[in-house]
Amino acid sequence: MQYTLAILKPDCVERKLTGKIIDFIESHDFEVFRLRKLQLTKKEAQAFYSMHKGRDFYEPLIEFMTSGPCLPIILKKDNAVDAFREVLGATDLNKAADGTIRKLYAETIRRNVVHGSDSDENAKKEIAFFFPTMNILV
Ligand code: FUP
Repeated sequence: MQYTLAILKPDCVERKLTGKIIDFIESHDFEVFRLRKLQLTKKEAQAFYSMHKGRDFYEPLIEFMTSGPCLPIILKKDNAVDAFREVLGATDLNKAADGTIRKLYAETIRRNVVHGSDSDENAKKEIAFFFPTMNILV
């Protein structure tokens, strides 16, 4: 079993898509292992996306991610990291495969509904970021 981190982003919450997305995730055999609802502070969003600092999309991304509540979720499944990236689809909805979350629901490259960790190493870091007491499990 492997764990990955998903975030139902502020657009997902604002558009009342959280139920549909969790249903989609569970129907693809992921276990919703832990879930929170919170609003990121600017400092937290900057830390979470620090790898993108300096990119042209960084400031609007921080603004968007702090614009309302989001739902970080630990997902559990065999090969969870790659399996979730597959159902999530490409960052840019125009490049996302048919049937993926982003193809079905994203509005723009920024308002792309859901985040998913892109490697096991990042999944561990991102899980620790949102669920500091979970370290023992990953
Ligand atoms: P992903 O791993 O698919 O979430 O994508 P990245 O880590 O590359 O980017 C993080 C977030 O930055 C994306 F979800 C949306 C935003 N972004 C843009 O707004 N424009 C871009 O050109 C690339 C990313």
